[in-house]
Amino acid sequence: MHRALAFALVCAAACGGKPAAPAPPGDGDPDGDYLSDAQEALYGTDPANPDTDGDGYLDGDEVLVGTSPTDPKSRIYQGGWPFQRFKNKIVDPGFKGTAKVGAVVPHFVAVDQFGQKVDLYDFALKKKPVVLDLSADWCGACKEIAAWLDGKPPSFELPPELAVIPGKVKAGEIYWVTVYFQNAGSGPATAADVAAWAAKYPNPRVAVLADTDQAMFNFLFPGGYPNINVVNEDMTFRTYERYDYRTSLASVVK
Ligand SMILES: [Ca+2]
Ligand SMILES: [Ca+2]
Ligand SMILES: [Ca+2]
Repeated sequence: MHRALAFALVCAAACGGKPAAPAPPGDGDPDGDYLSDAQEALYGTDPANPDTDGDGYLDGDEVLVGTSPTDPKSRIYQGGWPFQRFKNKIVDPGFKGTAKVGAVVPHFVAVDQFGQKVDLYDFALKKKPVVLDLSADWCGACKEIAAWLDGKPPSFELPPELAVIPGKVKAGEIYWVTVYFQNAGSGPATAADVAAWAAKYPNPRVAVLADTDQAMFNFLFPGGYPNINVVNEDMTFRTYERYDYRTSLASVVK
């Protein structure tokens, strides 16, 4: 070994002295949270932890939306729903189109059980299917689905292979969005209605969205209940079933 190199190695191990100064923060984003190390220094976030406050949202996403990346109580969605910074990649076909397999689901923004506006496209591009179920206060079958998701044995006819679905929703492997379109007075759904529904069927994984102007209801044009459709991560319909909810459910366990 070269003498100078040997000395340097020995010295590094034994000479003590000051450790090398850390590299100044730069443009890199080693933790992949969409903040450079320099920005992490600015916001007081951990450059080696993509979710500094552990609230489930990336530091960079929180900065983008305006919530605090260092306060776990300050969250993009109180319900913990996913957030998708690239949702603009989904091209909104509007509500004038026709629901069918392969078509993109319209851009739907609606208030949830926490009183927050939720963007359905935030559930996009997460490599997970999104189940959309249409529910109303007068719909007994919808209530049974909600209770089943919450762990109650199903009181309706269900093929045994679908029994894993509530567990997969609970584990976050399948997203589930309940679109609530009509309240007990057969009027349009309000924020109070979806809060009441969620209180009756509490499920931390299910976003209950108020279809206030019934735009999604009219678009989906249900023929029977439960009415369940499934969209892929790119927001195209995987299934479109006006009557046969079991085919839709089966599509998420295949
Ligand atoms: Ca970073
Ligand atoms: Ca966070
Ligand atoms: Ca936060």
